[in-house]
Amino acid sequence: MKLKQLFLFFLLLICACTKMEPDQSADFDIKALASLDWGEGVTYTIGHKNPDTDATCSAVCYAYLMRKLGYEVEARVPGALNNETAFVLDRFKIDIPEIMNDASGKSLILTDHSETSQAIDGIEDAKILQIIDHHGLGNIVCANPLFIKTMPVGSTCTVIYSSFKEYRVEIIQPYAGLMLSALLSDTNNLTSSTTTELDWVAYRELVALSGIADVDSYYQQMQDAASSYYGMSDIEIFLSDYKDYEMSGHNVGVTCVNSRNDNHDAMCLRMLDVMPQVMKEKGRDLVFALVGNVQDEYTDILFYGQGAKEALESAFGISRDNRIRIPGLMSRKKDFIPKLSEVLE
Ligand SMILES: [Mn+2]
Repeated sequence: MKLKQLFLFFLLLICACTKMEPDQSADFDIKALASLDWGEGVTYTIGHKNPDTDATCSAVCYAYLMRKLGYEVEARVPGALNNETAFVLDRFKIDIPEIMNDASGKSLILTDHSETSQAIDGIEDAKILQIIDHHGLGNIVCANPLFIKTMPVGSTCTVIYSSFKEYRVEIIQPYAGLMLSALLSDTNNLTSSTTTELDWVAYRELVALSGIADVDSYYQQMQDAASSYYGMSDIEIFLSDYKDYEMSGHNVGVTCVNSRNDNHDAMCLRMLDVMPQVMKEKGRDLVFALVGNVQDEYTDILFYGQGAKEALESAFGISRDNRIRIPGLMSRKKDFIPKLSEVLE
């Protein structure tokens, strides 16, 4: 009996030890990447149009990760950067990627989007090798086999952080800073409802690696840059974080704008002023602006277009002075788009 117990004990010990072996499963992804048809020449990482901090930093950091794995990959941006993103790149001494206006004939890795309406022009004539994202799946179709990694987390840079860890590539300081900034930007300093456990894991390590001593004051500097809109016209402000959507036959345009106590009402009026122009230039039926006061943390939803008021009121309550006020800073992706598309159905 004693011998049998001893035998069972050792059997359990062996099982436990085998389980403690380092997890080799990540190598499957590395091998899958190697199986992609990379072709000749450079592959470009690129985020969505009207690039924000997550779209841009994800393209920059993922290009670096791919280069560390031995691939010829460079980051591009599909247009001028907003002030927050420019501030972040400057803070970590990373060059602003070159602008790409047309993707025809290029090999691409898309970050932070998978929706044709948000993608660079010429996307239908480009070869898409990978999609790395954290949104709902869009309508991009692709004939060749591709590598897709999307996760329900707070930022695309959180997804990319997990790839650095899985591929055992060291995260050096500037890229830690970029990924942290993107995470802070997309989740409003980890306070938005999109923030997950994995975002906190990434946050803790990236803070340590980035060398930022006081994250809250750094986030404040990012917000100051974001809401300064220094030197920008009203239409440039409106389009700086603007996205197109197709919802049950409606062409919808939604922008997010930051404000502070001293400019909130003025900013709302300025954005209302340019909505007719946006509707015309972008071919939209409905246009919305989420103006978020980053100091007092509330959002005014502005609307324009036939049926916009009715749709908005049935989703979010009664409007006053052409706006609906919601407590807290709204996430376009999680708090606004799903509710709006539900009522438009
Ligand atoms: Mn994002």
